[in-house]
Amino acid sequence: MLPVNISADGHLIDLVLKISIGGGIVIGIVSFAIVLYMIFKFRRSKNPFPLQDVPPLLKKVIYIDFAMIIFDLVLLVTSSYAWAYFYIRPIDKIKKEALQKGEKYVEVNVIGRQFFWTFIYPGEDGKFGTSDDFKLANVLVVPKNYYVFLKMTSGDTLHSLFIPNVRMKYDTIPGRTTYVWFKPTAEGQYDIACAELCGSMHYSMKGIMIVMEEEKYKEWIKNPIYNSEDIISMYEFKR
Ligand SMILES: [Cu+2]
Repeated sequence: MLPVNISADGHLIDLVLKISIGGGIVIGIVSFAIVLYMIFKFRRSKNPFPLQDVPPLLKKVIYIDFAMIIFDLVLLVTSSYAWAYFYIRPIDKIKKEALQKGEKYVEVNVIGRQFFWTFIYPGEDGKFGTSDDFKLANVLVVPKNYYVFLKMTSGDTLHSLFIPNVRMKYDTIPGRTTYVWFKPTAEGQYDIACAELCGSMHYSMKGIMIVMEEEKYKEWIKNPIYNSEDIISMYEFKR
């Protein structure tokens, strides 16, 4: 089972997963069933001599090939669309569109390091490089129903920021900036993991994303609490 989807656009990723896993299972079962049937039907004890012609039944197997081609095409189109939708469209364009639709957004900078995540906030003024900027270790706090734009990089080696509940996973790369975005639609606390083997303590590179109601978030960003347990107990989030 997939983790609960709390991203406004996460259903697109789920669709790709369902098509690839579901279609793969169906095609796999059918193909194996045909192979087993052939092994049984054309067993040596019943067919001591090689067949001179392809039996009519075998000719029908070509339909499986057509089914696979169609399945591959559907998968290619949906996954390319999802990839383009989330990762190829320029982030500035997505921001612009969000503003035009009357949506609000927050920006957070992310640095992956052995073996923790740093989330850098622009503070109450929403601008980076000012005196109210602050950092959180392994805690990402975001407001509900806001677009969240993450600008990411790595301080050492490859890492990958993975937040399963918003269907988002993307590498952080040393010397390069990567961008991701999502729109969380449910309050609560959600797991963050590193999804790229990055060293001996890779398994411990975890964090928590806390999604708050807008009012709580505004209150929090004025006087940020840095520790996830304190934030959780203060605002009482359920899992
Ligand atoms: Cu890592």
